[in-house]
Amino acid sequence: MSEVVLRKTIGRVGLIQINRPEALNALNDDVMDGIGAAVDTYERDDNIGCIVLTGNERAFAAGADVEYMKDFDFQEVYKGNFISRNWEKVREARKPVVAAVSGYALGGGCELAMMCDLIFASDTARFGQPEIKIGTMPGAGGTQRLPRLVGKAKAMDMCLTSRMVDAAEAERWGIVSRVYPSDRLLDETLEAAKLIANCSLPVVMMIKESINRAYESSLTDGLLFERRAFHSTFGLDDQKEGMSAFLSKRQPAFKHR
Ligand code: CO8
Repeated sequence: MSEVVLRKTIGRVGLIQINRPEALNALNDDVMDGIGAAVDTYERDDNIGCIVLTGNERAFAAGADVEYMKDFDFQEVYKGNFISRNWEKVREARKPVVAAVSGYALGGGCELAMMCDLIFASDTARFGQPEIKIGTMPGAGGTQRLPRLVGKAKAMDMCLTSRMVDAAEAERWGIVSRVYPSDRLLDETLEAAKLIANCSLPVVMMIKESINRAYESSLTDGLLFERRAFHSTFGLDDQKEGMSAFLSKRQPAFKHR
């Protein structure tokens, strides 16, 4: 049996690829355990500064695996804590995770992409929350992250009518930050990830943490959090190196401390 999640290290970037092409990368426990293990490995590795999560040309992931879920009953999903146990490792990562999305990102696939810090899409990408059509609903953040990204009206439209959004709309609506032709998507994503990974890792992590506060705190609390994080960068060797390098007109050599 082929591995359902592939990993590759490219310089300071850790790549994770979902690999169930026969099922449009539908997500099950094996896939999510594989993604979780890869995220854990990259999180522990001081030589990794950014993570990229991708699928294949036809699908990032067409949702949770319907075949796998169809006979679950309430007891099983509630007591077994379905999804909560291992499906949100990406959200818990402290290093940035960039999703490179081609083709379908539906249901849990769309939710998985939205757990990432950035989404780059190819012009073939399609985002949607079609769970309603199969008698269930988004369960991994679709009803919570979508309204924050696109507003109530569009979130309602996507979740209640199963409307699929193409890459151009997704960019206009703020779901994705960049769109590329599909043959350039991975290279461009890796290039951006490399840029991030070569910056000071503690600074990168503080920026990610601060932006995420914007969703979870009042403006006053968020601004205070940001200010304290900013102050703490002055305790880093990398701040001294970054500012000296700028003034000496040379490239900084960050040591990630
Ligand atoms: N689960 C299992 N198998 C799937 C899934 C899926 N979600 N999506 C596609 N497949 C399989 C098909 O069954 C088919 O298999 P086979 O060749 O053996 O018949 C193969 O992939 C190719 O698919 P299609 O033949 O259907 O390809 P089409 O190009 O005709 O259609 C679509 C592509 C439109 C993407 C279509 O496959 C589709 O509608 N898929 C289902 C989409 C869906 O409903 N997704 C939501 C699932 S529910 C969910 O995600 C709940 C989220 C809970 C939280 C998750 C946390 C991360």
